[in-house]
Amino acid sequence: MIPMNTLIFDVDGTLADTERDGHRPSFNLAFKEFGLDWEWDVPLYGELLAVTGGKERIRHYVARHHPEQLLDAHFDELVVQLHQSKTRHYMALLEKGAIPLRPGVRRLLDEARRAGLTLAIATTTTPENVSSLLSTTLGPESLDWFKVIAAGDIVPAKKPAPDIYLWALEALGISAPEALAFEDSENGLRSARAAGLTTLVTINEYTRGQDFSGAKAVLSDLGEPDQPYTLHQGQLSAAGWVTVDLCRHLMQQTQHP
Ligand code: XBP
Ligand code: MG
Repeated sequence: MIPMNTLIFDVDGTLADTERDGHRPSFNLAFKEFGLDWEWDVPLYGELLAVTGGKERIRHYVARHHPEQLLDAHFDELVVQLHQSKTRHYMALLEKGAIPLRPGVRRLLDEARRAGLTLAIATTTTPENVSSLLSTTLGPESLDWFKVIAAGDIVPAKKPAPDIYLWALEALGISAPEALAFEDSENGLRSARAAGLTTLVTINEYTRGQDFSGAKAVLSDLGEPDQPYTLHQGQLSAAGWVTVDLCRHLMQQTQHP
């Protein structure tokens, strides 16, 4: 048995609650900038999150709500431009420090580094978004903490396809049993599981009702000693905080059921 040596993190919803107050308003600012009266409110955005990837999400919305736009010869170009504008607005929001890390994230990253574990990222989001989030929350040096950052259009098929996790595993030079994945959504969980990864889910407002069968555990968040997680699913203590030892314990459960 090869022991676990790597933690692979999703970004949006997992490291930080970026969707409702980060990506969503940034899409809306981009629509406004282009003179479009499209407005993604909180419930609508929850529905649109079924499709991962910002450009893919815009296309999905247009197909449902403004299908006439699909006939425009410049539609593909518009999507790319809207998404570039959205990325600029999102990064400006991050620069303002608008989006903090979720409970326990910094603590677990620090502990994992002290324990000599490898850290990696596997996300659907645009690479610049990852760099901005990491440097505004953990400092610019934190980009070097991650051996591999797999992000965005690096693979054509986004989550729930396993491609981004398979790409990350290949770049890390490890096999799936050597890593534990952290996700917040059903699409993310399906992606990680299809790549063969044991997966811990921390839910958020948008994902709490989703189907997490196949997750090793489902928690409210990673928890802190003074702000323990709540257990939603799995064989773990009902409250606590996720440590490297707990991650190892989850992996052992997987290998010796
Ligand atoms: C994240 C996404 C992304 C972000 C927006 O999914 O679906 O689309 O919402 O990012 P996951 P971009 O957390 O499962 O990786 O606009 O940069 O695509
Ligand atoms: Mg996510």
